[in-house]
Amino acid sequence: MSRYTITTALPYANGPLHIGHLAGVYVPADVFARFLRRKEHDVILIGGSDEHGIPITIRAKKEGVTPQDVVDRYHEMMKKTFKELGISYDNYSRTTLPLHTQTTQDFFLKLYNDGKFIEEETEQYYDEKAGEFLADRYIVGTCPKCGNTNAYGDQCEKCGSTLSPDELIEPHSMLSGEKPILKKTKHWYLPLNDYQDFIADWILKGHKNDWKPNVYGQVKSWLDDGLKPRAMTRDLDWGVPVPLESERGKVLYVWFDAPIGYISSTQEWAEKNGKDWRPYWQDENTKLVHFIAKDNIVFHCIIFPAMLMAHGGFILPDNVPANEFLNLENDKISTSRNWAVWAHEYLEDFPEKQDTLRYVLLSNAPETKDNNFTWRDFQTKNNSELVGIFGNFINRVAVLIHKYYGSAVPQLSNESDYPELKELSASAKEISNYLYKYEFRNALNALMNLARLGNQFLQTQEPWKTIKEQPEKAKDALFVSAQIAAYLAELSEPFIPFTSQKIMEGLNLSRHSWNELENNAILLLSGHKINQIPLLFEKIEDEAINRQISKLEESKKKNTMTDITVAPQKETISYDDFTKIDLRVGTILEAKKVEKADKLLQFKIDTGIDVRTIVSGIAQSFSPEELVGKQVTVLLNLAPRKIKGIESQGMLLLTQKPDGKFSFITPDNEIDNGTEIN
Ligand code: B3M
Ligand code: ZN
Repeated sequence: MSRYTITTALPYANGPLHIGHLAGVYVPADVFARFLRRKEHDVILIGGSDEHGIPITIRAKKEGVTPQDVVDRYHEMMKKTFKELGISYDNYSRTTLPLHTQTTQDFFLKLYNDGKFIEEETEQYYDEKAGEFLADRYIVGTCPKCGNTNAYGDQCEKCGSTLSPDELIEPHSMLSGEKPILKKTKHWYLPLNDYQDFIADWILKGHKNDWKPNVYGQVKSWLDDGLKPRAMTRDLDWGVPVPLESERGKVLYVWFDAPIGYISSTQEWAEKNGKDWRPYWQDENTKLVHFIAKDNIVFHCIIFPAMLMAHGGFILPDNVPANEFLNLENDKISTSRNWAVWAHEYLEDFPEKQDTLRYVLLSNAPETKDNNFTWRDFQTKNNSELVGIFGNFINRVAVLIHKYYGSAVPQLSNESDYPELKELSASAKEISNYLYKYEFRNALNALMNLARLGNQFLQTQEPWKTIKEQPEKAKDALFVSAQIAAYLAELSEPFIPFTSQKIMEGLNLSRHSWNELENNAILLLSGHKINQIPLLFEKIEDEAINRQISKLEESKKKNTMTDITVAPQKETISYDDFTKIDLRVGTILEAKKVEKADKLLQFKIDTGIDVRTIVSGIAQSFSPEELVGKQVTVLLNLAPRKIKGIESQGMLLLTQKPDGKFSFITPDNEIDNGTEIN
């Protein structure tokens, strides 16, 4: 029997978990781990919080706290949420753990001393005022694609474009507001290109048939583009320090340290349990499986394997069954737009309904394409499937055994008369086959088909009728139904563990291994006494669902009113700094489009001092004609800049709404041109 090391993507500890995380990664991983345990594999389920990385320092700056404060808060919150949802980690660690620092630095030094890195000096963006190098995310400017003035140096969150800092119009540092300069700095690159052939052979040939098409396809396109050296160090102060005396102020790239977090979490587990971690990472008989979402594929299929190969002595992933994304009410889940069902809020609003969420997210899992969660569908699946099919069958069997047979499973007259009994071990085998192929939706459906079979069987046998005239037939009906109920209790454990446990206790049954279930059929012998079984699922009423839907509508309303990405306050300036800025009222005398620039308008502005040309990226919000005669706020003493060959002498002040539309800052009533604004 193979040993399994199952890892789950380490969520950034910069916010709570939402249903997208759970559907994409954590619930499927837990189903797989629970199943393997029942198949009596040696298996560990490993996770932890990813506590480095830019998202955390941005959140800390926004809140005026330290990154450690942020990760301490969300690490605990996520750990608690996972526990409450039955994600059965053998260990859930964190990457600010000293053990992780040590393991990561040792890993880096092994590659460094073996000469696996390319040392290179390059130019990076630097904020002279703050005295810090800037990660791309720390550079803000106007998106060249959509005009969003809050675009980041790596991405525009409004139009989704991937950017680089030199594409931004008027890039400035999020720290000081100053324009960043380019400054030389040294970094250590992992030459991914050296592993191109091996990875192509290992994945494109070796895993052509057992890795999911979406994963295989993404790896292939990265390989087709040709792998390039990638920097594994950064000029940041939050992260695992580069363990080289000469290199103070540099840290390891978060995507170098985070996957090593799987190893350090395993080491922590081994220390806690008196085990040796090495077999789980260095023994060819171990299958390493990474559960992730699709945006992490390149890190788990190319970069981390390259690191492991560079180090030597480690196994490579046997599979990376990445899921696609889960949308919410047909819109992308977004933390910044608060468009999410937060796991901890779900648990508050629907206490004791962890299994309903697990069930719905598994049945809607975005296994091969993005999928959608709606509250109406959540209600339907709970009421018609969990209550109407699964819970209803278990409840009927228990009630009838208590009512007619004094809580004891009745005697069976003739086993061969009941083909349903053969279905039981067949179901166990069917679910097993699906789960080994990471087909969780199919596996869950096979479980539900067993519950449907139970209901059909009861419906055709009608023991409540035959009990008088054909008591033997009634006994048989309840004997067979009791076996079906026992199998549902056993086979449902990976999917809905809380419910499974309730039925096991109600049937007074102890767990069997999955292999026994695949070869057996009778779990409850005649005369076996059962206990009371509580109501397993309750109907969810419209009122509870309407509350959730209006909560989302609230979010949507708030989003259209406020800027989606509220940039953090810039660095404090002195009054003297402010007095240097010269803002005036002006009037637009002329306005026209700029040739071959679909976003630019060129203006002639009467500033009260002179008439000057100003260019502005607002052509998609206004027609030139409608602006002539409009009074505007002008930043006069901004150094002139060439935009598309036109010298722009100043700047018009505008705000930009989340939908990208611009609006002017205009005096409430007619004011002389040149009037100063203070
Ligand atoms: N924290 C990115 C993410 O949350 C990153 C995963 C690390 S897995 C080693 O999507
Ligand atoms: Zn954009």
